[in-house]
Amino acid sequence: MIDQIIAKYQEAIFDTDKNAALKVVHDALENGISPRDIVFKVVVPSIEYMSASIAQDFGANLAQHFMTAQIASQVTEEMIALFTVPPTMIGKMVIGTSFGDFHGLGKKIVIGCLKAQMIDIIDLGLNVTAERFVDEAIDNDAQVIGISSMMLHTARGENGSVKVRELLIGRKLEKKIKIIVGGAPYKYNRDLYKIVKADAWAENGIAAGQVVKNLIAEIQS
Ligand code: B12
Repeated sequence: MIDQIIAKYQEAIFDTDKNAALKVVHDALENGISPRDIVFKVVVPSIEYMSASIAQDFGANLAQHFMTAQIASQVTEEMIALFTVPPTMIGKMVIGTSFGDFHGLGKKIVIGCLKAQMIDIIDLGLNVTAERFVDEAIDNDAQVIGISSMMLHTARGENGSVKVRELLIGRKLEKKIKIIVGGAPYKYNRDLYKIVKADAWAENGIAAGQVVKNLIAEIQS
């Protein structure tokens, strides 16, 4: 039965048909599938499938990827409210685009993917200053700061990750708050994250889940 649900759900997200995807999920609930199974057996594997499809270029496109993440985020939030045992959130992250950068699509996809992987996310929006990244991380007890940059100059710029690192050092928070970066420039230079003094980077939203979990585990160890 779960295989049929997965197939129908994936068909709906390939068609970017949010209502159809939600109907599949609601029908599954009515047929006794648990909210937890919907998140972990249907939603998360479907995001992985969509990401793999894009990487292998066999038909999925950006709109589909975006819708997958949006639907995943909505379904996950709805299902979490129905969990009988409250879900253990793995940790908390603030995320935004770097100062001067108004490309928000990649960030939105990452948020959808991370929420589906039980990471509590606070979206700081676009054009976020280094000071705000750090202040919001402190105020929200976040262990991770996520910085999305789609342009080389905003990734490398003095108001981006480099400054966030400076502020963390200045406030002696380096061991408590980690920095993860992502966005197009990091795909072309895989060492760029080191140059901008981040702790890690990830190529896409799915990969980001594991990297964020590793960073949180590092802080807790
Ligand atoms: C759409 C777009 C726009 C839209 C943005 C709309 C919006 N609401 O987001 C608009 C039209 C506004 C725009 C404006 C501009 N743009 Co533009 N834009 C693009 C375009 C076509 C796509 C970017 C995008 O959304 N990608 C889709 C996402 C999904 O990308 P993705 O990389 O796959 O995302 C994944 C990963 O990167 C990763 N990820 C992303 N963020 C994060 C964060 C973390 C923490 C992690 C772990 C992972 C992660 O996960 C994502 C999901 O899996 C690119 C070209 C391209 N093909 O990339 C140019 C591009 C980025 N833009 C560019 C430029 C120059 C501009 C402008 C300066 C143009 C101008 N002269 O006005 C302005 C700048 C505006 C500003 N200050 O930000 C250049 C940048 C060049 C450079 N060397 O840096 C590009 C590369 C185009 C080009 N080839 O010249 N742009």
